[in-house]
Amino acid sequence: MTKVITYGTYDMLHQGHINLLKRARDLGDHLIVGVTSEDFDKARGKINVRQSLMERVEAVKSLGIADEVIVEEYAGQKIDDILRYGIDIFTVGSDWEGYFDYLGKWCRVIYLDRTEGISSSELRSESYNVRLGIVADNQYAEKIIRESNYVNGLTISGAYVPPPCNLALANGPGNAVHSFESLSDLLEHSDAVSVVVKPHLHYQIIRAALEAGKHVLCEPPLVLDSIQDEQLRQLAQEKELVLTEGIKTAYSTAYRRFIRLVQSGRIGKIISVDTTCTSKADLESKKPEELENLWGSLCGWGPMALLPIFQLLGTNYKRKTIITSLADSDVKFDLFTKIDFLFPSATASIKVAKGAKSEGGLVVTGTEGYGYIPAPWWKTDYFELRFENPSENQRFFYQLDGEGIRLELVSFLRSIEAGSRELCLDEDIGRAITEVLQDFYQGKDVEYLA
Ligand code: C2G
Repeated sequence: MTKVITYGTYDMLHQGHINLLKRARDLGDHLIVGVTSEDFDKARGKINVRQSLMERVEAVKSLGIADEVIVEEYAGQKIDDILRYGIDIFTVGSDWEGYFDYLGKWCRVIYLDRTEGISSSELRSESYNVRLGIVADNQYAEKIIRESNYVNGLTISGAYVPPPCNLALANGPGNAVHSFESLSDLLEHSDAVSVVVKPHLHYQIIRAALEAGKHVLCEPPLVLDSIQDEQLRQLAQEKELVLTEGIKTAYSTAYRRFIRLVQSGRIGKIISVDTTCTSKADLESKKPEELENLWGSLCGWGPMALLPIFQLLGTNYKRKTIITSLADSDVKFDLFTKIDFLFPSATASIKVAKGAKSEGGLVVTGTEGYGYIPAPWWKTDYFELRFENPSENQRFFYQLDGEGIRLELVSFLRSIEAGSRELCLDEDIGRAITEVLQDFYQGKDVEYLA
């Protein structure tokens, strides 16, 4: 009996897949098909897969071509499978020509002609396409533009840069993004907007976008006022639009697994959550009016630093103390801000700074051990669980491409497509972030360093 094996994602099963599987079947007497797991696909850069692993397994099984269907979960598994199942022939489409020659050491390798003119990524883009308009006053927006290239079904309609800001945005060298003369012009040519401007401009822009029926992905904080926050969320709900903050870390695989492992009780009961985010900026030379055009430490880093605290401890803290060092009391630009929270049965703290430098780690203290993400924790692909007995320590690595931004864009797109925000940031966390910023700017719970 000649045993054949082949592998694939098999997302949105189409004729190209079926042709390949039939030809693979004809190479021998017994065909095993390995369908890739979601983690394995993400690790190898396939972030747009629409169907779950089980949907894809069932779809392949339903063809009745494969004798066995297995799951491919890790790099190198093909060798294990060839040995485990006594495979005679490994086959795959010609788009992989040469890539799997190394398997020739264990079995015959045959590349079958790929069916031209059809692919899962084309099907995804045809099934759903969202034109994303970028409203920006800083270069960070270019990261979002570049990351959108990895998201099937998302195209950049162009950018609007609110005056007096003067910014040219490009999607890579020499590939300028279309510039709209007005926000209304951008909204007319977009289905959704990404808002990357200073928070005091957010309310007007988000309101205009929602009233024009556009979905909104906003760099946090959403706004600096709880009443405005609620108004915008209400408006989005009434118009059945997606409105969410883009905290990229929330979508990174390593960070999400870290949160779930800590929540699973692996380190015991959580006693404290402590985060630090700093990025030393050249502020000494800036005049107050220039500082007003920059994001302060709490504005720029606060939503990120607060995320794990509100995700792990909830948002019903009993009290907080904000200790801050201002570069200028008029524009309330903070060089360094520390916030201590008292929760019913835990404590938490954040330290954020654009005018100071510190160790940018995340530590979750537990009664049995602690969770640790080294700096820069907000772009993490790695974390540890540490215990009194070091031999129990566990280390985890999950590939992260693009700092989590492309995964954030995939989630935003999926939420728009599904007509729900279950893939978005929890609204209570968004509200709690707004409240912290509001209290800071209103001087509530604030102590000022001299
Ligand atoms: N295929 C094809 N013609 C197409 C599209 C895909 O012949 N128009 C083949 C691919 O070459 C592959 C199989 O169908 O052999 C599954 O394709 P995908 O689901 O895109 O998965 P891919 O990532 O290409 O799988 O480790 C090997 C990879 O898993 C191969």
